[in-house]
Amino acid sequence: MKKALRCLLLSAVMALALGAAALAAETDPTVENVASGATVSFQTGNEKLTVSYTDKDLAGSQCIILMVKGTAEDYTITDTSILYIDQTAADANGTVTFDNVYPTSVQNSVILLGGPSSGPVVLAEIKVPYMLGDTSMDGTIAAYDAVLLNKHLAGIELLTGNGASAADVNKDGSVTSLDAVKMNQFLAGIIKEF
Ligand SMILES: [Ca+2]
Repeated sequence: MKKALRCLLLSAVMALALGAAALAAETDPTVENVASGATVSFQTGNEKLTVSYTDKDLAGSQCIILMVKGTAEDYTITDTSILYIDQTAADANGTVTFDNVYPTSVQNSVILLGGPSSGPVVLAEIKVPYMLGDTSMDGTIAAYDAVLLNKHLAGIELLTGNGASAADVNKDGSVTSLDAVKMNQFLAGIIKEF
């Protein structure tokens, strides 16, 4: 029993040393496929976005901005897919601006603009390189992700790159048994987010 414990500790220490080097991966969301007439930019010093769009047909109209899960080709607007919603009027030139649009940790999302007459326009896609907990990088967090985390900790199969970054669910900069504990709490529904 004591020997097993020491082995576990050793593998945790090894994983910690190996994990630290692998955690330098990019974590910030990126803005992609920005529509013509739209500007989408991160505000200086925080994670919020300023989004604006100009279409002279919108002049003076109320517009709704939506951030929903998915990609430009594959999204649905439902109670559970909507991440952000706001409403404001376009100015006399047809320019509508939203401040403080907040991208979440969802891996893929799209920013949509709804005007008075037409269907929603896709203004941009927001992509997050990885989601915390999604060590398998398949876009969902499930038991298999915990298996990969535990294999990493045991030194059986090491996570690298974004997979290793996703394993650091307590965000302390290294992959340890504390992350495995938190992952299990998430999978058991004890905690709802990392
Ligand atoms: Ca960690």
